[in-house]
Amino acid sequence: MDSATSTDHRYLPETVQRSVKILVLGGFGVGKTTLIGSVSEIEPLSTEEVMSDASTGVDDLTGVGRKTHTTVALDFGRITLRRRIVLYLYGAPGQRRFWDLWEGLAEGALGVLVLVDTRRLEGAFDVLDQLEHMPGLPFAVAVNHFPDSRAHPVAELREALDLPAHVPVIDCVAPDRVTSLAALTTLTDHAMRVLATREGRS
Ligand SMILES: Nc1nc2c(ncn2[C@@H]2O[C@H](COP(=O)(O)OP(=O)(O)O)[C@@H](O)[C@H]2O)c(=O)[nH]1
Ligand SMILES: [Mg+2]
Repeated sequence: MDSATSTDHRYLPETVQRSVKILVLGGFGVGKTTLIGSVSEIEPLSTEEVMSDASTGVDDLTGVGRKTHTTVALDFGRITLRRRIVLYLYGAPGQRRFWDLWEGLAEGALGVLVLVDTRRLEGAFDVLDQLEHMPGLPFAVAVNHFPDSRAHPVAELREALDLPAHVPVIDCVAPDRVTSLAALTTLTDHAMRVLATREGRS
């Protein structure tokens, strides 16, 4: 092909003014790979490895069913918002033993989308605990709904996760592009507002 067409997503649209890095963090099986795959305009990259005995008893399999792969490293995707902002999406496992990995990744990141599965809320605590120690990094919580998820009122969830009032909580269904995109848009807008406020103060 001689030139980039509007449907050739290898190339960024000329309207893009800014590119930012976004982390997608969450416990095992919460839907990180699925969410990045459903929104990415490039072929998402995913490093997965067949779950080994090493993770038996470490990764909580309750409610995950027949899942036989666990993410050991990263997902990567790209999505352009409103033709102006490019998000580079990095998915990483939230468990404590991966903190070093995503602390490095978080450098220069605009914000973090914390994916939560209400059937296994414990998975979110590790991520939220660590984010408390990274106060400069804005985040939003996206509740990924599985068919057998119970509906939780947002207020209840906020309390259970001890979330400050300014942290956005968004519902999504990771395989659904529209809701996943909405979650990322909410996070991006929130993080940019936080950034603008900070810059306005300094
Ligand atoms: N029905 C349904 N299945 C989902 C949803 N999100 C993820 N899954 C499935 O749950 C499993 C774990 O998702 P995955 O993206 O691999 O989780 P990860 O470990 O966080 O990357 C996969 O089999 C997905 O297809 C969802 O919102 N609804
Ligand atoms: Mg994964």
